[in-house]
Amino acid sequence: MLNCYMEKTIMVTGATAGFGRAIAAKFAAGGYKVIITGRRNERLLELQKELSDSGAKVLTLNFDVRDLDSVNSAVNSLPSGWKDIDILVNNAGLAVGLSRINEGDTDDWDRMIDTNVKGLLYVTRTVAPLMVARGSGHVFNISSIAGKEVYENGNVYCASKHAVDALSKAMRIDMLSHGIKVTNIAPGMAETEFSIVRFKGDTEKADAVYRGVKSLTAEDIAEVIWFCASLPGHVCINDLTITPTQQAGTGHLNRKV
Ligand code: NDP
Ligand code: 8X3
Repeated sequence: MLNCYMEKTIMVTGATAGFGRAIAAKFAAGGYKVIITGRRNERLLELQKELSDSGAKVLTLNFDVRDLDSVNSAVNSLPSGWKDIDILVNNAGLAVGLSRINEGDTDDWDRMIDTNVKGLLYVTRTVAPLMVARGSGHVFNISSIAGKEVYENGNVYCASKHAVDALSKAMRIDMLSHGIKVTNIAPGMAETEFSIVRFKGDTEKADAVYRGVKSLTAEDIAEVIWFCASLPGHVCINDLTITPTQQAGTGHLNRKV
C-alpha cells in the first residue's frame, strides 16, 4: 500500500514473536521501513524474508536488550537512511516464574528487571538522541495491566511493569521540549508466547491461563499502536489500557468454560 507513511521508519524490539512480530508486520504493510530486533536471529531473518517478499524494506538487528554494548553497536551500525527512526516500540520483555516473594528465584527476578526495565532504558538511551536531533519521534512503551495493578505471585513482574509505566510518564516530560510523543500501552491478557516463557516451556500451564477467555491477539495490539501512530502530529495518546471484554482488571475474568 503506497501512502504518506512511505518513507517513515519504525524500530520494534522483540519482533521475533507475539506483539513485536505483529507490529512489524502491520507497519510494513502500511509502507514503513521496519527495523526488527531480537535475540533469535533465524526468526528475524524469516520475518525479514516474509515482509520483504511483500515489498517492504526490512532491516534486522540481532541483539539482547540487556547488553548495553550490543545495543549501542547495533544502533550505531544502522546505515544512513535507517537512522531516522520515527517510531520506537520498546516491546521486548518477559515474565519468568510466578511465585511468592519469599520463594521467588532471584535469577528470574534479575532477568525480568534487566530485560523489562534496564533493557528498555538502554534502547531508549541509544535511540532517543537520534529523535532529539531531528526534533521529532514517537516512543511506545509496552507496559501491561501489571503496570497498573499487582496480583498474587506477580510481584517482580508487576514491579518491572510499574517501572515502565513511570518511565513513560517521565520520558513524556523529558521529551516535551523536543516534540517527541510518548505512549504507554498497557495490555491485559493476550495469547502469545508470553505464558510459555513465564512457565519455562510448560505449555499445559500456559494454555490454562487462557482457558475460556477470548484473549487479545498480537494483531489487536498492533492495530491499537497503528491507530495511535496515525493521529495528527498535535495529538498524543498518553496511556491506553486494553483488555479482552472478558477481563476487568487482573483479578476479574469472566471465563466461559
Ligand atoms: P512473546 O514472548 O511472544 O514475545 C516477547 C519478545 O520479546 C520476543 O520477540 C523476544 O525475542 C523478545 N525478548 C525477550 N527478551 C529479550 C531480550 N533480552 N533481548 C531482546 N529481545 C527480547 O511475548 P509478548 O509478545 O506477549 O510480549 C511483548 C511485550 O508485551 C512484553 O514486554 C510483555 O511483558 C508485554 N505484555 C504482554 C502481555 C501478554 O499477555 N502477552 C500483556 C501485557 C504486556 P527473543 O526471544 O528472540 O529475544
Ligand atoms: C501480561 C499480563 O496479567 O499476565 O503483562 O501480567 S498479566
